[in-house]
Amino acid sequence: MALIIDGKKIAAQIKDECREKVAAYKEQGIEITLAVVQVGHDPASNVYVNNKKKACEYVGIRSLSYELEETVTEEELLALVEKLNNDPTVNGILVQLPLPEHIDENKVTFAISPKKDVDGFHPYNVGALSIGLKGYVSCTPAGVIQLLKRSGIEIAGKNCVVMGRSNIVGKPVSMLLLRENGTVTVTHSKTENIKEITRQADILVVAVGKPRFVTSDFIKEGAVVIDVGIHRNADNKLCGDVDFEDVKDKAGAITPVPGGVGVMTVAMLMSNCTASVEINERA
Ligand code: L34
Repeated sequence: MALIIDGKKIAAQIKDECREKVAAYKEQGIEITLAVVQVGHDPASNVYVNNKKKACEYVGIRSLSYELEETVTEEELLALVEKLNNDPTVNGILVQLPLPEHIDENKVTFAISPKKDVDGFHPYNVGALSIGLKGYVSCTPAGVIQLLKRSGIEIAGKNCVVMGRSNIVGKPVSMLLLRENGTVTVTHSKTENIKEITRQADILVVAVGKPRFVTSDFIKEGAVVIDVGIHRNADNKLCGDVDFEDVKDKAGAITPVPGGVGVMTVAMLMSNCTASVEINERA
């Protein structure tokens, strides 16, 4: 039976560290504010945004809630982002994705000032990550690295395989693993003989967006398996991209869903908001 990597415990550590830093800032008269923008009432987004607001409260970050109707125009949303960009009391801006179809997500993401982009989605921050400059690193990928590091799993020199090449997970996770001196391979929907590649992985990060896609025949005995997927079935039960029951005895370590990467996304948002005080100062 594999080590079950306890995302909740690691997320709690990170939130506690943030809470201490935020308290120290408060003593210097510095208050941190996160603007949380949600459009519509997607049930999954409701849960995620709520978890973020609760975490803010715990850590001591002020959160401003903007709940916009599904019918809001792109122009109105962009105007709100611009207002928040120009508000010196706002340190971080989060526009929860997905947005409704009539709104161009890229346009909105790119409108957020890179200095307030606590999601790390702006091309400036994505570029900074790829050339090793300081900046905001997006929360889910940063959470994957923290899960590994805080579980004592060595990345340097290891064969790391990332399944999936999305802009918000696959690509940034692979950049981060490379920064940690892993030997990184990225697989995707056009990859041939995929299992031959994934079976080489010492560390397998799965972000394919398909429920229980990865079974034990994808992995090497003893591999570390990080499951980024999250899916809800008709009875509201959650599962990941990995068939946990099938993989858990073969893996050396594995993250559960829920209680794995998802909770780390929220913790790393708190970490980015805490770091925003310094990043906001930077030219
Ligand atoms: N702008 N949009 C923006 N930033 C993000 O970082 C996100 N993401 C993804 C979706 N859209 C976004 C999130 O917040 C995914 N995501 C997210 C956040 C929290 C959780 C999962 C995904 C989470 O709290 N997961 C819990 C269970 C939640 C449940 O009951 O559904 C877990 O234990 O995995």
